[in-house]
Order: sequence, then C-alpha cells, then structure tokens
Amino acid sequence: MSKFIDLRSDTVTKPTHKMREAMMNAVVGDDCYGEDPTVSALEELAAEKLGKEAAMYVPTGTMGNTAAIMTHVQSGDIVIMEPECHIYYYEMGNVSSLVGALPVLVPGEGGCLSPDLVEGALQNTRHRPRTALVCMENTHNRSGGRVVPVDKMKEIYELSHRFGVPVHLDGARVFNAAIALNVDVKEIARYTDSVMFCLSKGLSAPVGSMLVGTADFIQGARIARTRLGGAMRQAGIIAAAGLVALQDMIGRLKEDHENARVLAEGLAKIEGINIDLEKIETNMIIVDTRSLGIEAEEFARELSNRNVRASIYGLHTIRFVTNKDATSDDILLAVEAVEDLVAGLA
Ligand code: TLP
Repeated sequence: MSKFIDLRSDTVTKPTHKMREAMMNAVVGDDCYGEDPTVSALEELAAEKLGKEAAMYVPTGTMGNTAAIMTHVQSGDIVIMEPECHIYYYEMGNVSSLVGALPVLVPGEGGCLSPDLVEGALQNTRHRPRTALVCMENTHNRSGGRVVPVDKMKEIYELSHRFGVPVHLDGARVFNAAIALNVDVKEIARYTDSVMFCLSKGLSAPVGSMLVGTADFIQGARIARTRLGGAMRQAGIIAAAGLVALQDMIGRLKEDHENARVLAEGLAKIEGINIDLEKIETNMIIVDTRSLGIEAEEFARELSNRNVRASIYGLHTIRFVTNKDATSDDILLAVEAVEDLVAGLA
C-alpha cells in the first residue's frame, strides 16, 4: 500500500532518530520529588527560551492550558476568551467543568481579540463575578494558523493589566508565530503572564507541552497539574525528546510555512477553490468546500482515497497542516490529488 500523505495536523509527526536516541539514553529520576534531571533541564530551557522565570512539563497542551487557568482563576470567576479559541472550542469545557469558571466570549478577527470588546467585557460592576483572566491564542488554530502581531498582543496585555487582570497565551504553536513575525519568541511571551506551548506539534516530539510563567505561578501550577493527574515520575524518558525538539527543531518550522505557501498556491489555482493567500501565514490552510458543491466529509473521504489526509473542520471546511513528515514532493502530490478529486466532481 502506498504511503499516506498526512496533512491532518502537525501533531502526526513522528519523533526523529535523535529524539529516539535521546529517549533511550535519558538520565531519569522521580520528577514528583524534583529528581528527574532531564525534565528539569527541559523546564530550564523552556523558561529561558520564552524569557520567563520558570516552566513546568505537562503531558498535553490541553492540560497545560487547564492548569494555567486553574492557577490564575478561582471557581466562579470570569475568563475572557474568543469563541473559536482552542480552549473554548476543543478543550471539553474544562474552564467550566474542572475550574468552575465562566467563559465570557468576545468575538475576534483572524484570531485577534478586539481591544474595544475586551475593554467592554472587563468593565466589572460589583454585581458581576470577578474577571480573573484573559486568554489569547497565537498562532490561532481555527482561523487557519493566523498570527497575532506583537502590537496586538501588547494592546490586550496592557489593557488587561490596567484592570488588574493577567493574560494567558495558548501558544501551542508560538514558535510558528515567532518565525512568521520574524521576532524572538520572547517578544511575544513578554505580553503574557503565562504561556503554554507544545513540543508535540511542528517541533515533532512524541509527547509533551510546557507551561511557563513566574516562579510563583509555576509553583501553583504544579498543584493544579497534580489535581489533573499530570504529575509524572520518570518523565525524563519523554522529556528527552522534548529537549531535542527545543534545541534542534524550531528552525525547521520555516520549511512547514514554505510548504504551506506552495500548497495554498497550488490549491488556489484549482477551479472552484478559493483561498486568500494573504491569510496563509504559517503552516495551515483552510479550504471551503461549499463552492465545490460537497461537504467536508466527502472531500476528506475522496482525498483519503487518493492517499492524502486532511481534517474535517466544519460542515464545509477542511484543514491542511504542513509538517515535518510531509516533504515538498508530498505537497506537490497533495495538490495533484485535490486536482484529481475536483476533476472527478465535474
Ligand atoms: N490542536 C489539535 C486539535 O485538538 C485540533 C490540532 O490538530 O491542531 N491549543 C491549540 C491552539 C491547539 O491547536 C491544540 C491541539 C492544543 C492547544 C491542545 O494540545 P494537545 O493536543 O496536546 O492537548
């Protein structure tokens, strides 16, 4: 059987040979006693890269976001976020069910929260619950990997701080954002109080995400992680791959962005597919299948029959995500597969 070109997500990436070697040779200990040197090294490196005081290793991005919210917020508090953000859209209602907080949704544009609307939401009166956190996402997944510029991050951060409210960033793909913006990731992290970022997406580690912030915040977050069942023992085995991801794999994200551009340009040439190329900023492309007269499910199935996989993102939306395991030749083959699929619809 020929190999699938898997463009469903960058989460599908397999660990590199160097990661597997690092895992095999990892020096480990019980991290719940703070005795796993590999986990500690990863946490130190993550904090240093993001320009924050401390970091904590977590199994998943979802747990990192939930632990962050749990640490910033108390039950009954308001958390401001945008309705398409991963925390609200995909994380199984954790903000309400696990933290007991109230998400207040503020519409955004291309992943950017609108300062006017956030300011409106921040205006507390004595009769409303306390607003305890503003959440942002960069890059923004459901808008197709759009980047929130640093000045927008700064605006929301300064506004929130004027109201005494901290900002958490879901930065699952914050290194993609930094590369697209051509800034050091610290410039983005600077306008946040905490950041979660993933090692397991374009950076290709098999497992793991990091939560970074002040030393005090991370101390609190360790309690939240235990509550969530995420305190691990000889986690250095997996953290070793995370270290390789942070040391070696950031620069390669540029290739994913280049491949996304080639893919978007190829798809945009196909009759019936409309893509705004200016909105392709990182490694994602969202295609609307309505103009092809089919639903996303059929599109994905037909594409899969042609050995290419993409994600169903809505009734009429398909997402392609370029990643390490799809080469530039694979991208050309993926364009051909979509051409063939569309020709078959005519
Ligand atoms: N996103 C996954 C799916 O859940 C949609 C993907 O394929 O893109 N924040 C953002 C912005 C994310 O995109 C994701 C994963 C997470 C958090 C959660 O990370 P994990 O899967 O490690 O819990």
